[in-house]
Amino acid sequence: MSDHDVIIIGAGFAGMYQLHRLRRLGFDARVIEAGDDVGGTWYWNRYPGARCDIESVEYSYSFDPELEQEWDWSERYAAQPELLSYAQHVAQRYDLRKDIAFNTRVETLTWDGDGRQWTVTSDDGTSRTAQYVIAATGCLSVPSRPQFEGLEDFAGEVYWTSRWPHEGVDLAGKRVAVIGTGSSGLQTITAIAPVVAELTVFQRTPSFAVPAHNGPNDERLADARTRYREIREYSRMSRTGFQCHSGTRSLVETEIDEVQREFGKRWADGGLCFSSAFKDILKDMKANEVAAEYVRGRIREKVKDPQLAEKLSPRTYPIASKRMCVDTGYFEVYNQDNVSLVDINEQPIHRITRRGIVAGETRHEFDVIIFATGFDAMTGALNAMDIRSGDGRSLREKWAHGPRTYLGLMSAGFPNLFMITGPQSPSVLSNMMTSIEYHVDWITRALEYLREHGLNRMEPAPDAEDNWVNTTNDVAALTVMPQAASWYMGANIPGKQRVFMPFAGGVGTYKQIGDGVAVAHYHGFELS
Ligand code: NA7
Repeated sequence: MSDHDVIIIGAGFAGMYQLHRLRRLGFDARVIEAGDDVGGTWYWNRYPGARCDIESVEYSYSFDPELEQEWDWSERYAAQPELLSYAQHVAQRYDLRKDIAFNTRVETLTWDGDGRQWTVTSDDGTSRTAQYVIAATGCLSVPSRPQFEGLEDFAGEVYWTSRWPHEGVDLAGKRVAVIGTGSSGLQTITAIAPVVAELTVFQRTPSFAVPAHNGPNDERLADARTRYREIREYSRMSRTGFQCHSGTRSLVETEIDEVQREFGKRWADGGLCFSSAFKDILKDMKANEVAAEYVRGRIREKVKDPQLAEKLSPRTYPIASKRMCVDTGYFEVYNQDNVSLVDINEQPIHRITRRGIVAGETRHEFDVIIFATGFDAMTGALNAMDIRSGDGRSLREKWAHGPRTYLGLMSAGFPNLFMITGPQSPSVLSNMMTSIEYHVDWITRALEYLREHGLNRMEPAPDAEDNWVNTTNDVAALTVMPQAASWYMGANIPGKQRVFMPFAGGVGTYKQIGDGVAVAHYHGFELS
């Protein structure tokens, strides 16, 4: 007899909803969470300016119409404090905390084939058993901490955007360095530039960013409240998991004036829908380059110094092959006298010293260094645990040459272990909320099915998994995405196998496949 029917790892948006769904169906579920409260991504990433890049009415739960109606989103794009409050409100409203063990990090998962259960051990020395384990561990939850020689000698303050302190950081009047210009870097830089004395940005690769046009949300929220069902249905069947019209025209076959008009319209609307303007932007390098050049032109308009504008303009990878950023005045920051850019391709960081950073020939002095260097994406949190199948084989070993899953939900040889938004599902290429809810609903339905049919073991058939891995690779190969050294490819982590990890076929297509598998009595899975 197991301690629990189900152990869920993580109390972010995925783990919270999974707990709620299972409890309502009478499963005994327990969540184990490393932080001291709910919220996951929005619990840890508290850096200045942290904000969602999906609109708040879409980056929200859809499972309860009452919750949709009662929660006020104050801005078009919610900032981290509001998202964390929302998570806390949900925990309170559905009384979730009573079944969550906080301040506890899972270390090992061991499958006992005879007992048909998982043994889960944690850093507090406890060991719990469960018939099923669901990893709700997030796609961007394990910080990447690149080695910089001399960092331990630095006498000033050091912060990581992904592990920002809960309080006590005051950057006013200080000389600050930011290393990294992805989404977290851009948001931090934009937020702190007005308050710090000097800001020096160390850039390895510039980002494509589209404007958010953030602002008060009253009208959008009022509109959404009258048609939330319609919005959700659209999002679930869309490519991106949010309301975005994916263009059906080919850019290369469209008159250039019309192309510019369409881009202009999407630029004025703001947000990530920009790169969906034409169907070939992600597939044809000629089309992609036209879109990329449009964005570079906009950067040139915003940044007064042409040389600086050029440095801030991405040229080494196709647009949208790395996650695009959604900015709120990022490029304009470089027109301020107190902000400067160091291109570390020209002036490499040699070392960090007691007083600052030596890059190229220059010794920069700082009071604070902020690292916005990203995450070990998609597989990082799963591989951080020692997960062992019955024959002692570890998931880490199995995935040494890249993740292998069926539908991004399970991996062969590791029965009764589910992943929410695992590798080879749309996850990071979509509105995470849509993808999270789909996976939670799918897993919940599978567990109900097993219970109803007197079954207690489920895992992918090896050939179904092989086919899905091939499908994921084939779909990615139809796009320009694998051409970038991105975290989608694992390229930001030294030694990590380079393989395109998310499923690039779109949320709606993925849902049709997943629904079809479930309806066909979990075709491709072995149930016993
Ligand atoms: P990202 O997007 O992975 O950005 C990390 C940034 O840090 C990126 O500019 C990296 O350059 C840079 N980086 C990483 N390692 C180094 C070293 N060693 N030296 C210099 N610069 C480095 O992470 P974020 O946290 O910004 O965003 C993650 C996601 O969260 C984002 O996509 C949204 O979905 C929300 P690189 O590009 O690798 O050359």
